[in-house]
Parts: sequence; structure tokens; C-alpha cells
Amino acid sequence: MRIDRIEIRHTKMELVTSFETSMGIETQEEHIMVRVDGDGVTGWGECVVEELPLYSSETVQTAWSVLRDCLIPAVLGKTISKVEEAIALWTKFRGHRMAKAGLESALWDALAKAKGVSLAKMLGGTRDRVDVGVSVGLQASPEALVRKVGAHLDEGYRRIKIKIAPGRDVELVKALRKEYPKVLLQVDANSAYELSDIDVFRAMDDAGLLLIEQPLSYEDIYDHSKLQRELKTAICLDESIHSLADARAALELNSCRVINIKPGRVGGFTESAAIHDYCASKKIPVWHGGMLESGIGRAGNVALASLPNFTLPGDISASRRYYREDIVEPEFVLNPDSTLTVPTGPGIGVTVLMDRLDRVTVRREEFRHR
Ligand code: OSB
Ligand code: MG
Repeated sequence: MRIDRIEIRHTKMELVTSFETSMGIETQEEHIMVRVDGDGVTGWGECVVEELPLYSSETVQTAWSVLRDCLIPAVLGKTISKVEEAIALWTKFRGHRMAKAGLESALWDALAKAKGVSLAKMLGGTRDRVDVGVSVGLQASPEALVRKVGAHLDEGYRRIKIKIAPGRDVELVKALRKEYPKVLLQVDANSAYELSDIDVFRAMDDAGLLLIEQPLSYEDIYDHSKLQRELKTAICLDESIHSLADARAALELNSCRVINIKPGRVGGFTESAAIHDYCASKKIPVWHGGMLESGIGRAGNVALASLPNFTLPGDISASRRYYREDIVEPEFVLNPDSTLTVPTGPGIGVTVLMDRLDRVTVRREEFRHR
């Protein structure tokens, strides 16, 4: 496929409910949608950068400049038959994994569509439905959290993840366990603690949590190994894992027993699949994280999560949990068994609604090969 045209769009979408974590409160989500055209097909990808460098050091502005000045010029006008050929054209550029993943995902979609196969199939997916849960932000009080979780359980979500932050942690777990002793429950600290806070985690170590996600610093691997040694509950790393090499370091040091895979954080589906395969070979379960994606990114996430070692439910909820109206159709709807159905159409298998995308686009730039 010859890459003739690439377009990037800075989008702003209002969340149905604000999302509070140890990093701050979000009320709207800014991302970059990437469109690639060539050989009569159009591929779409979502770059999950946010407005400010709170979760990741990348932002909409850094990704925009790296896409415009480095990644797009590297591939525009080139003919590629595999995503790896595109990756080879940009590996000399260091870091900026979310920017790379945004473009890579659009290329995956375009190449899968050119072949007439689903992205799930092309990535090696083996399931037609993926288990999902819901990630619940910090609420005003433990009572409010219990109510919110109850509402999600009523919607059919069978796995709950709650955000924790210093001073808003053990009491939340206790309140939930009192009301819902058996529910699949996990916590996510988003790097808000230090090793000296170990008593917080000891205090929730008998709560039957599935895992404790990213308790310590966002690039740490070593201190997590010290913490894991002291806990029965599995630690799961999110922020600290940027690559297969990080995953290897984390498993060799026993820093975690579970890994959260987000394609944006690790530079794309190719690296995600490599981490998935490595973890499978070590009998370490993985699950798919989320970055409050629109339907474009969500479709790719569902496809990736259909690989066999994604054995824990993902942070891939229905479209309605995030946005009043999604920018794709069909939107993602929760099945009664707490799964989302993996699209079977070519590529990401959903149609981008251009009028809706136009309405949420605040900046657009297009690049043509001539
Ligand atoms: O740490 O998993 C995280 C959202 C933005 C940034 C980081 C995280 C999250 C979530 C939301 O937890 C998951 C979702 O998309 O449902
Ligand atoms: Mg996380």
C-alpha cells in the first residue's frame, strides 16, 4: 500500500461524568485521531495523549509536533506491505510512544482493510468476545463510591477497579468489601505512593483484591520488587512498562505478577503483542488498560484484547460509560455477560461518523505526498 495522505485531528470530547484519580480530575478528553489514506482505503487510529503530562510525559502538543515533523514525513509516499516496515522507518526517533502508537494503529487498520480481514484476526486474536470491567474514579465519599459501584454492577459490569490516592484508600476498599464481599475488585494508585507507605497496602492485603495497580513511581521497577515481596496480593504494573524490555526487567525482578497492556503506552499493537507473547511464555496474565478512548481507539483495544493471554477483564467499557455519543457506529455496548463483542468487519470493524468527528475536532492538519 502506498501512503498518499495522512490527516491528524486534535479532538475534545466531553466525558459523561468527570473522572478523578490521584493525578487530578478530568471532565473532557483530548486526543489525536489519525487518518491514513492509500490505495483507496482509509485507516483510523487514536493517539491517547492527554492535554497535560500527568499520566504520561507526552501531551497533545508533543505528539502533534512529533507526528508532523518526524513520523509522518518518515512514512508519507512510502509503499509498505506490513506494519513492521513502517516501524522500521521511525525507530530512529526515540520515545514518543503514544505518537507512534497513534500512527501505527491507523496503519494496522488500513492494511487490514486492504486485505479484507479484521484487525483482531490480523493481530492473532482468538476470541469473539472480551471480558471487560469498569474503572471507577475517586468519589466524594465512601458511600458515594459504594453507590456508584452498585450502579455499574446493575449495568452488568462484573469487575470493578477503583482509583485510590493517599488518604482515600483502605477505607474505600473496606466500604466496598462490606457491601460486595465477592465482587472482582482491584485498585489503581497511578503512582501516588512510596515504599514507605507499605502499611497502606498491607492493610488491604486480605481484601481479596485481584491486583494492586501501579502503587509506586511511574518509572520505577526496583522498588515495586521490594513491595511485591511483602504482599500476597499481586502487583500489576501500568505506567512503569513502556516496552518489552521493561516487561522483562519487571518479571525477572519479580516486581509484579500481572501486566496491564496499553498500546499507547508501549508504542503500538506490535510491541503490545510482543509483551503479550512474552508474558504468556512466563505464565503471567495480562489485561488491557484504557485511556478513555473514543470508539476508534476502543475498537483497536477490543481487537488486541482478543489475544489468548488477555485473561483478566480489561478497562474497556461500553461507549456510554465515557461519552454521550460515540464517534463510530456501531457504538460499543455491554453484553449481559460483562463482555464486549469483537468486531468482525475489515480493520477496526466500525465506521467513523464524519459529522460527529467534525464536531469534536478543534484542529486539523493534512499531509499529502506529491
Ligand atoms: O491508569 O488505567 C489508568 C485513564 C486515563 C489514564 C490512566 C488510566 C485510566 C483509567 C481509565 O483507569 C480506563 C478506561 O479507559 O476505562
Ligand atoms: Mg492504571
